[in-house]
Amino acid sequence: MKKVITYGTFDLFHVGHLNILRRAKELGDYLIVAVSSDAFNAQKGKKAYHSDQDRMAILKAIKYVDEVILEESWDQKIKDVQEHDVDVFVMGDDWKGQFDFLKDYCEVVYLPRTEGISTTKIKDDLKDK
Ligand code: C2G
Repeated sequence: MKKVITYGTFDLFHVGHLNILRRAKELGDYLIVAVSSDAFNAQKGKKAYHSDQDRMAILKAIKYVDEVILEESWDQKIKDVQEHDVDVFVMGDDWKGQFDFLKDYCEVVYLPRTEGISTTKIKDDLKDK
């Protein structure tokens, strides 16, 4: 079984998130999604609208996703890849190059982002309503 992992906040879930999950799953047979905890988001300088519990529940309901874990630090990726026996690490290409250290442990794939949509854009667009 070819296992894929990806990481993110996935706040205000949108089609950009859905597209990367669909494409990540196409790279293997089993997709693990590591969802940034509220505490870790604070470290990233992000405040999600939905709690980490609600974001995890939404991801668990998506047909491409087989397992959901919490992302609580920048440093857990190597351990996650080893413990979950991951073959492919996937991120959107806004992160291109940032996780190349994982190439010693698994395949690293950066996929093109979906243009025209982001959680920030949603928030900004709704502000002007
Ligand atoms: N994404 C995308 N297209 C968009 C928006 C997001 O492909 N229009 C992708 C991002 O590239 C990322 C994933 O969706 O791979 C999740 O995006 P975010 O929730 O914004 O994740 P981020 O805050 O970048 O957290 O350790 C890694 C971090 O946890 C990533």
